[in-house]
Amino acid sequence: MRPANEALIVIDVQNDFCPGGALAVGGGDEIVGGINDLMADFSAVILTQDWHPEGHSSFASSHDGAAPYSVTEMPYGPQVLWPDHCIQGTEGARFHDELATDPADMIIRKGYNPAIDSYSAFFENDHQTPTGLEGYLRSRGIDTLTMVGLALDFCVNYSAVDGAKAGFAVTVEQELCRAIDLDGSLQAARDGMLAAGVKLNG
Ligand code: VGL
Ligand code: ZN
Repeated sequence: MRPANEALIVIDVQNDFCPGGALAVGGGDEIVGGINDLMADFSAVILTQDWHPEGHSSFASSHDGAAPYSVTEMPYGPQVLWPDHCIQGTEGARFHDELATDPADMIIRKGYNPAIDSYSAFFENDHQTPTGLEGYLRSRGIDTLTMVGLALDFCVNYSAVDGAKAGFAVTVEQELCRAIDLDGSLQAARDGMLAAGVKLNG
């Protein structure tokens, strides 16, 4: 068992990011069993859940003529436009059926603000609006994080970098992640995580 200052953060293991889903990540379902096993080592387990309202500004369908996976400029910077995914209350937004959710102490939802996407578990994509996770972890005396889930180059990446910047010791278990890999995004994510002091295992 890991000590009480450590938490496992499981990012967005939801149907829409698994094969057959609206924004399927290749092999996204292959990591579920290993994540369940890893939960047993941690006294603190936190799940994140991408949770968008219909017509969210990160959806290509909300921008006239925009193709999915194109990039647009938002007030807070460049934003990839995604297929509609993880809409609140839908099957696609539910956790993968085999993901163990009982061990979770907390489930943090993100991306519910219609105007701002939120890849990171800590901040929305404006890098300013907090989700509350940092305060939750600190008030429990947690300073060391292991991150797994989907997608390695987007939500895991942003969460790991923000966690490291906030002063947490962050390790990403890459074998328990899968990536979207859009235009070199995986390599850029790895470089960015290493530069931020994130430890990449696997
Ligand atoms: C994610 C794209 C859009 C992720 C979420 O979980 O990595 N990617 N929304
Ligand atoms: Zn999303």
